[in-house]
Amino acid sequence: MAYDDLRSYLQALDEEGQLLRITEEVAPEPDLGAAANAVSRLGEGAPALYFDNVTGFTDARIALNAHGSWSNHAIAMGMPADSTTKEQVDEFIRRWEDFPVAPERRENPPWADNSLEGDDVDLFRVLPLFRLNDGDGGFYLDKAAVVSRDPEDPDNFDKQNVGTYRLEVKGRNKLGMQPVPMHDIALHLGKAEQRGEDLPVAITLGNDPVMTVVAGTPLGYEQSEYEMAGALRGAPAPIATAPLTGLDVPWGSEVVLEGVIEGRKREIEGPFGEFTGHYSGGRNMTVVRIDRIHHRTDPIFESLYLGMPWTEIDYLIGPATCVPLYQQLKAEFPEVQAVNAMYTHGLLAIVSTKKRYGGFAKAVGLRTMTTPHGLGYCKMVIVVDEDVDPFNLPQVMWALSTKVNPDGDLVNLPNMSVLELDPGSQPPGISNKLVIDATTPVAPDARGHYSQPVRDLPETAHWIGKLQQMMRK
Ligand SMILES: [Mn+2]
Repeated sequence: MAYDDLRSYLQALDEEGQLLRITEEVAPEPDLGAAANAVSRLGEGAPALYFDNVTGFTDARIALNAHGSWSNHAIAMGMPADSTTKEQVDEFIRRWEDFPVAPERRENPPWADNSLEGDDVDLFRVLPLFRLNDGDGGFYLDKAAVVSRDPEDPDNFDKQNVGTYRLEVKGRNKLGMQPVPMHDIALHLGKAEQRGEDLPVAITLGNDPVMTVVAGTPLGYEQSEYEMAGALRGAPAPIATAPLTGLDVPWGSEVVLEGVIEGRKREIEGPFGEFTGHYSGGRNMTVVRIDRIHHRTDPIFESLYLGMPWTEIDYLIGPATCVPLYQQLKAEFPEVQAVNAMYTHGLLAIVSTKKRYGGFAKAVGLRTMTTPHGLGYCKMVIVVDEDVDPFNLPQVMWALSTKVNPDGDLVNLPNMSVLELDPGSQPPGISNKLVIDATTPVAPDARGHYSQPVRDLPETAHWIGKLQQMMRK
């Protein structure tokens, strides 16, 4: 089933025993960040957290870890809570094939019930803000979906973008925003600034769980996130028109902020504890001016903890990173079997492929690095044979340990693009990249002596079934 808003998803989590309500009074700092940090250490079935008794806030409602386990990710996708990781990735791939599904425009969005403008625009009065990690430079909105249009083609629905970018609260109507240059919003902003204009944006908070997944999925520039949300939900995405900017926003958002990225203006933003497990320092970033706030009555504030993996963000963007890479590679190389890019947002990716001829696996590794996501991530690509499951790490380690001869299997590419947040890049944003060819050489590549692999016995499949049945008794 498809959820039209965050509330119905939280209710579903509750019914599945995947929502923990913390009713005792807690401090906004450090309790909220520490609890969300802690729940990410509880393993693959961890629940979401819901707080409504926070010192200093009269009526805060805060949801954390909503996507932060394989159980929650499955429920978000409308799948049984005990679906395996592989089942979830396979189902994601299957639904992706339904793209595009046109959205459904609805009237009377619930966030239109309360609107603030002029001097009433005050983020601190609407959002129960708190810091996540003790070195963060300020309050962050880290689970928002930001909508913008191409200033040179504003009527093109497909070029309208919905993406998640970190936002630092800098004043009652002011945010700092980090648009990574590889992402679509940076293209929009670049065009606006060349025209000497501000870039209108709508920042939507507290969205249905699939919208949040899609906002973190690296689609092509002209692929509509709303049309992908429809495919992944299995139902048209409900959207509504934001009154000030005219942007298309999710119908069910808890909070919608309308304003502009101010053209040609930069200020220090950061530091912030990132998905890399390291703080980013302070950097010159864009400035957003908020001109209008809309919110549901009794809005729920949603945030996510991130830090040393695994945390909520790794579940949220895991399949959402693997599947576009798989689909983009598969379109050109049908030999590609599977992609696991779940480690640190795909800074390391594992690709399994058949080989057409010697050297082919290296070409697949290089192509991975030039996909839209690969340009900013995919610093290391491990390529394995078609009979190695990239999601089975012991098998991947077997391939690395036996199929790799460093003399001939490493392709080290100097001074490639990577996102600045990669703590190893030098200067920030520039790094060598490495393809590790952990496949079996095929002709004319005749290195090594791999002619006698040990395969599972033909009767093993029969015995697996037999033993499983005996163990159940
Ligand atoms: Mn886009």
